[in-house]
Amino acid sequence: MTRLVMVSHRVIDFTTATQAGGVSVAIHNTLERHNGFWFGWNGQIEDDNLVEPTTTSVARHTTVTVPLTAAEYNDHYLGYSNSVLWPVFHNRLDLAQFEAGYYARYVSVNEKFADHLSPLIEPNDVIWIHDYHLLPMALDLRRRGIENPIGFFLHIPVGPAQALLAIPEHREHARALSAYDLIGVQTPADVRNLIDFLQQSAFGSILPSGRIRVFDAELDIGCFPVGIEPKDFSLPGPAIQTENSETSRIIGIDRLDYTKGLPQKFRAFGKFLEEYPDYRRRIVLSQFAPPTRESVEAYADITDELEALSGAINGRFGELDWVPINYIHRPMPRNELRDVYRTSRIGWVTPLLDGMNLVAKEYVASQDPFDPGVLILSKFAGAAAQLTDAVLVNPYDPNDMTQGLRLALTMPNDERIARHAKLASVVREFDSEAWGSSYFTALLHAGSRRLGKALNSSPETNDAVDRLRAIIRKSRPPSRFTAHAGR
Ligand code: ADQ
Repeated sequence: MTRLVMVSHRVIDFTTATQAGGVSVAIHNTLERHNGFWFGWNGQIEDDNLVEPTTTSVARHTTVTVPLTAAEYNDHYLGYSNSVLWPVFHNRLDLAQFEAGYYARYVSVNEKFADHLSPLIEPNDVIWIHDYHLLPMALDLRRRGIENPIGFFLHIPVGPAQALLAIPEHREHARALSAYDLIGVQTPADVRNLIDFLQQSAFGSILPSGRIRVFDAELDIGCFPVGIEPKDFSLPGPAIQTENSETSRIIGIDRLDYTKGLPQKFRAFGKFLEEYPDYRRRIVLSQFAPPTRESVEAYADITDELEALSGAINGRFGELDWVPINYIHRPMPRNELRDVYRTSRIGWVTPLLDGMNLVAKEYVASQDPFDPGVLILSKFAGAAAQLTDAVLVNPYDPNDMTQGLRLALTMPNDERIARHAKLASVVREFDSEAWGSSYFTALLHAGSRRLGKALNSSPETNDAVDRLRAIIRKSRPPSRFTAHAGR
């Protein structure tokens, strides 16, 4: 039987976790439908580097995890992954820190993962590696004799080739990517940027078949927009009334990260209160933003900036009985997300660049279809390529941000209903099942091509691919590189 082996930097136990990021939510949802296991870091720091992996049964799948040492956590995770690759792929070269020693540790942690994982691989397994922490994993597994199909999915955006070429080890990354059978990204723009990078970094070329040749390998590159589990967010019945129905809540749910456009959001909110005094006391911005990666300098800077901005806006406009910005440093518990989305008049999502952004889709799925709230979405989130009926804004433009807010606050009910119906249908069609199944099937096909033999795929996954292809045909002009769904 074919097993799906998911590999990501961090493994989350959803039976106990109260908080989870976008990547782990997507992996967990897919593993609920496929036989297989999830391999990665258990979140523990241990000095002993010889610890054997721990296997645990979680809900409907198994996890196999290893700890990291303090040096590995520092140089691989905080260092190369989050102070080099994360900023560069988000086109923030100004924040990248190319420190000596980071790359060597990045390579050695990938080798450590491959050492632990390769003995667990069986002949029929399909291996799916996630995200920028693990770019070299396929090469490391191949060096250990693994011939199985191996795919990679990048959850973050692919910045312009010129930014990626500034990474000193960019040729090593191009070589690492050439070891995969399939590379999946979120949007057609990411596909274009990635091909551009491979052409410039490693003389990659596009073959008449649509496959990409890099070094001496051929691989598939395609766009697979990640989705959510809409049923986890939808609720029958009308929206629950908030305690004070005179005040409309605008909700922001983010990790505290400089890519999420939070200072731009706070500044736009202050400008709005300045320009439209009638709205004072009538709206509240509730922004959840738990700090992450606090020991990275750029994250400390954004924390200070947001404290100062919210303090200044609250000090300037606040009253004894009204605080305009409710800035909360804790994560919102997952079991409360749906109700908070549903009782918020506006979902305000403003990243400067984002792979997809699942919060936008969760907000849409949580709304009462007969009295829905309005999604304001940055045009630089991957989700904007699909959620074109949101109020799309440019987070760099303060005027566009305040006008977007005004449009959302004054939108008549029939327009809210019409926009929401279109958004909800996209969220339902491109759900997490469509994402996982279409990628899995495309990977089987890509692997079959390399191995020269057919690999098994179930009727369910083929159905999901057909469904996805039909949606893509309807929603976009045909292009060789958009939504390559295998076969
Ligand atoms: P993230 O950068 O983690 O993911 P996102 O897509 O928004 O961003 O996913 C966030 C997830 O974490 C959502 O399920 C959300 O509910 C939850 N979350 C975020 N902030 C929270 C908070 N304050 N409290 C509680 N829960 C919170 C990466 C990429 C994204 C891509 C995903 C999935 O950066 O662009 O969409 O992977 O591919």
